[in-house]
Amino acid sequence: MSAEAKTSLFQFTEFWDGRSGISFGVEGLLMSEESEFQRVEVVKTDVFGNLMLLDGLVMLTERDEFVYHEMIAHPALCLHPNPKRVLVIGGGDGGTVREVVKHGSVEHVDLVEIDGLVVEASKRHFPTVASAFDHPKLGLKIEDGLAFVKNAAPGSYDVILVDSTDPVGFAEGLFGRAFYEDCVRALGPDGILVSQTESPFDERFQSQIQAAHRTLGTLFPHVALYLASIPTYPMGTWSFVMASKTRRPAEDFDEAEAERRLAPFADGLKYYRAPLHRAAFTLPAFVNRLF
Ligand code: AG3
Repeated sequence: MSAEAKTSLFQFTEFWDGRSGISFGVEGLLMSEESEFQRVEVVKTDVFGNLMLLDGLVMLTERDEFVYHEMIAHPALCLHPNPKRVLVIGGGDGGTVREVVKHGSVEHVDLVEIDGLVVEASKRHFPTVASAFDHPKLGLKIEDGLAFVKNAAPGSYDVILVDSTDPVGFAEGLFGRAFYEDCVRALGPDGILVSQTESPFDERFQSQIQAAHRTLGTLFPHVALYLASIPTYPMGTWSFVMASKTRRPAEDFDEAEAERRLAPFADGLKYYRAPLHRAAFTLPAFVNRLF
């Protein structure tokens, strides 16, 4: 077969704004199914490996998922004095819990995903992302995260990680005041909440990032935004908000302690490392001005 014949003519584009977006070379469609909540698709791409789409939005690719999953999990788990019980809302692909269970202090992690089809898709097409679904520390629940947190016993978690899709449709509540209030209650005395908050570059979401930040600021003493570079998400620069009851996200971070916690698995990490923690909270001027 000639080199030309192997090159697929098909492309998938997630449009970000207008007709601008990111395109992927498509080698094949591995799955396209409609759940009660959304369309779940898996595309085999030329250079990013398998790609999962929810309603046409890029959720993860095999090539760069490590950035998002390491960066949503490890900063909070390294800041909290002793994280034992962790709750992940969304994150049905399993990538976030794969990172969480690496921490020796963690005794149990509940993963609450609304859509069982996302879990299925990950198990079928993303074996390295779905690798912790059989882990003894994991409790998997296919249910609504909003209701789950509302009914959670007070103080029952040390860390809550909100690994949601974009704040449109059924995921919108995960960026709202009522949900954040329930999180405060469900968190213990040193509790930390982290939520993915889209790209600060993306004007469609800037006001939502600001609103989430403002709301959390009325509920937690310490709130800070941090960034990571995720090539396949809209605009490439991604943000997470961290809200903390006691420790300040950057200033109270103990780098030596983090090194000690990460040591057993540091060789397997590809993005997060202890010296990067504070750097991630050091915002470029245009992002800093949003708050
Ligand atoms: N959750 C956040 C993805 C948001 C991407 N948005 C977009 N492509 N418009 C990712 C799930 C990975 N566990």
